[in-house]
Amino acid sequence: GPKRSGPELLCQLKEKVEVTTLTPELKPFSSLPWLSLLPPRPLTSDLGPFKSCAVVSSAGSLKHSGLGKEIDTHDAVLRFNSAPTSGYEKDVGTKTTLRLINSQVMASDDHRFLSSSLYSAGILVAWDPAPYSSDLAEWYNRTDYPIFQQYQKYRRLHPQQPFYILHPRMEWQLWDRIQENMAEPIQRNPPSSGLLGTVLMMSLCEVVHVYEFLPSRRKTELCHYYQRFYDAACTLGAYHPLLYEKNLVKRMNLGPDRDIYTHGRVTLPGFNTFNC
Ligand code: NCC
Repeated sequence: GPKRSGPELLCQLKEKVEVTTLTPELKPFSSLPWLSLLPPRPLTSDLGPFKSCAVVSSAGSLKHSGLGKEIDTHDAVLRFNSAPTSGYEKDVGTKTTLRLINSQVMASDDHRFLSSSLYSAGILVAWDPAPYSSDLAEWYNRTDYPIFQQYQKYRRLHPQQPFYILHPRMEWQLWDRIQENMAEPIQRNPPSSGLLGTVLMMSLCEVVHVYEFLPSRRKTELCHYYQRFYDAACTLGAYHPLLYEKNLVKRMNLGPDRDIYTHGRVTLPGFNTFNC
């Protein structure tokens, strides 16, 4: 029911959300001419485990946070979409181990995904809002944005950079966990990159610190720390069930509430550190 405790929520995520990426033997990829562009093994077998990890949301409240040094002390750092470090090091750090990008970023001209050096640091992981409970073949033929075309182009231009695609099953398994823990019906849109990335890091790390996903005292209508654009929907959500995602993360937080207020920091345990 909606009043599940933090430990119960953590166990549900651990047991009912499969964190995995596409591999060449999965249908329909196994019969496609570009199958060899996909990494042979899933991300979770190639990477980690890490001791400590940081998830850096793109929220405007990171601006003037001075959290850069603290973020860089982690063994691995995850960033999102086109969030830069250059010029913002004091607030967001310099290290990028992983970058989770949505298919809109890959496809839109504004983000210059194929040519900008912003995407060249670390390991890339892409995702696309797949239809609810569809199989891979169905999704392949009607992705939200042309994720596979862009993936192939990027891989050919940057063959040395590791680049994974999230299995879309994860989006909806995670969405199901959000819905079953809320009393009211929520919109059937996939979780934000922020929550997807947080769960991804919980499968790779012993401890995960998430920054400014739950806003600190610096809470602002500034959408991103790197853009002069104001919209409260960035923090509360419009398309993504962001408010509900934040409610769940708040309930799972192992750190003191004070950390949220001062640092925008939530502490979550890695899936391998607890039994259910
Ligand atoms: O804004 P976005 O997200 O790239 O932010 C990454 C993650 O940080 C958290 N966040 C961000 C801003 C804020 N004020 N508060 C936050 O908590 C969220 O968890 C968010 O997921 C996305 O999830 O992929 C998203 O992408 C943007 C956009 O596509 C990219 O930034 C590229 O421009 C979406 N914006 C629009 O479509 C207009 C956003 O809805 C979700």
